[in-house]
Amino acid sequence: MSEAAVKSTDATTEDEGGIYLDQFPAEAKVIRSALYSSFLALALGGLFGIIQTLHRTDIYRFIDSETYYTVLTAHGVFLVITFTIFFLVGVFTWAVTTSLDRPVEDIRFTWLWYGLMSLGTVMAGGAILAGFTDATDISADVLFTFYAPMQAHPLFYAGLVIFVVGTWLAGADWFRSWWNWKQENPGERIPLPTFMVLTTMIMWYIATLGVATAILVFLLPWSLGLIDSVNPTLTRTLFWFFGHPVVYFWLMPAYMMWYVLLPKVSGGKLFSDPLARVVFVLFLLLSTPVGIHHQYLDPGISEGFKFIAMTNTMFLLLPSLLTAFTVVASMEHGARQRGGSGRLAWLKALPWRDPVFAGMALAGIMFAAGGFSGMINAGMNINYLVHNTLWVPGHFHLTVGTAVALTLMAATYWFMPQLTGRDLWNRSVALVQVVLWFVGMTFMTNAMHRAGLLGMPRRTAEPQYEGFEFQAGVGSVAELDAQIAIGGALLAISIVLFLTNVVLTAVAGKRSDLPDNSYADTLSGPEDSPLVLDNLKLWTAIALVLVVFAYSLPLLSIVERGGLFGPDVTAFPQHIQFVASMAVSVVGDSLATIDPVSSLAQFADTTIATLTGVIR
Ligand code: HEM
Ligand SMILES: [Cu+2]
Repeated sequence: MSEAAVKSTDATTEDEGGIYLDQFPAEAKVIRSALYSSFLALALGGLFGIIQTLHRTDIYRFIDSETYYTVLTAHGVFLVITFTIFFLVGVFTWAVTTSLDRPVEDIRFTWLWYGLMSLGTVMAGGAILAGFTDATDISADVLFTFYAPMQAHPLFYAGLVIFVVGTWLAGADWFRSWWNWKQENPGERIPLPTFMVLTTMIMWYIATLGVATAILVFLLPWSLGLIDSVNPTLTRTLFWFFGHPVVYFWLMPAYMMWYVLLPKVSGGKLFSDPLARVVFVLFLLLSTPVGIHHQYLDPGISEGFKFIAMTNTMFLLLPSLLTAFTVVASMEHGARQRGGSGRLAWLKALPWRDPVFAGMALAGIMFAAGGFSGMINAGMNINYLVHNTLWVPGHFHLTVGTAVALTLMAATYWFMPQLTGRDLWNRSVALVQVVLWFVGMTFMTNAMHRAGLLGMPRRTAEPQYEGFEFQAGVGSVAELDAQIAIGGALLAISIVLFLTNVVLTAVAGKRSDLPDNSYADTLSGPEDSPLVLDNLKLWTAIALVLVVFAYSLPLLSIVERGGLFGPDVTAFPQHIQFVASMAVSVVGDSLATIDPVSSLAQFADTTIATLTGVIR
């Protein structure tokens, strides 16, 4: 054990029950750094968010439309990779150390993974931002989904790999803590927060295998020029193998806060510890085998596999509904402890003026709405209607953009005092901030969903299509644009208020009596849950088997059709081959004597020339 770790052990035993900073000073420092990194990403992401909102609604434009993709890539990557995941590693470190009541095994190792994650971010983020200047030829305008055939500078892919390796080591850190704790506490149940961290990380290890393969075997060598081509369907499928579970990676810290903090700030206890464990196990098992539901419109994957992905997706509703039930029941318990009564009147007894509570509760409400639009996305047939329209950003600004982001901001109001030893700079500003986020997102996402239903595309600087009118059944397109812009502006203000509060708390917060670092008790504790729930090996094995079932056949058929490294140049799109073979059968011998490849190209040229002639 390192010197720093020994020091923090002493701190724990001396003042049990203090704030986190007193219990684990060394860890508090890493967590603070992780949260500040996260907030920096939020600041940048938010800035790009408002720029692109005003641009695409044509309200205020100061960038070239060609730059839009750079802005959008920066917005997506900084928010859904950097902001969320840096926060997660901070909160998970808090959860493991607090619930196992032990410091990390070696604080140098903890700084190492934080350092790797930061280095990865600087590389990938730098590659994206370099796209704003012509001074270098570095750019990475590939969006956060970085699909081939769009190609980024190798720095971007290498940065992502280093970032992910950092998260792997973070997981190793937490597993190591748990393992050592287990040796010293044989037969004890894994404390709930640690259980949540471990199951989430097992899911993450499995999921990142897909993206690591996509990058290391295909995209990075391709962008380095080591291989000529990739199979886009294959890399897309590997991306979504990771791309669906990553949404749970964003959600899990929020879920954790809803389970372990929200009941406490409501004044009550968590309704059921066993149910919370079941939920996390279900996410581990069910979140990976469903990624193909993002590919309903991809050619090259048969309908049957898509259908199986759809049915599996519907099972995922179960843990989310269980969460909704458990969390609301816990809040109700809290409200009744505070004197609330009646069927619904207890809602009034909740501490709505506490920004920690209000933020999380509002986030939960938005998540319910996001769940509904998610069910629509999941349906194979209605997905066709909304696919690649503004509906989709509407959906995920409710889920990751609010359920996750707003919960993390609300939790920050609890964490900042714990980590700095200073009281929040201003509680009223915090309350206004969370409400503004809720209102802003209501405007923006409602209008985005509606615009999507009119067919308005996502990911474009110019959705207005000169000379083309979208038909609005209710309202008008101008009204939708205005709502999106107003919503976006409120969000931007909300971010400014949030950051102001964080900075001023850190530098000017009063040092006062702060609540002890602790989390919610349970009404029904771990002793009520079957032992098998803690059997992580079993759940990992089942999760892997499900992955093999869900992915082996689709992947095989994709590789069989398109080749591991993609179709080579002779494999033209099918229709050209078809036209060529028709031509051969009509013109016959005269072409047959010529070499087939050049004749095919020649024929394609003449056909295209004739066709364009006809159209003109
Ligand atoms: C100031 C707050 C925000 C504003 C004004 C904003 C606005 C927008 C808009 C208008 C789009 C659609 C752009 C297009 O498709 O052309 C978008 C996309 C997106 N937003 Fe936000 N957003 C904000 C906050 C967030 C947050 C907090 C997150 C996640 C934590 C987020 C994640 C994303 C993602 C992943 C995309 C899609 C990027 C892509 O298609 O590659 N946004 N945002
Ligand atoms: Cu998904």
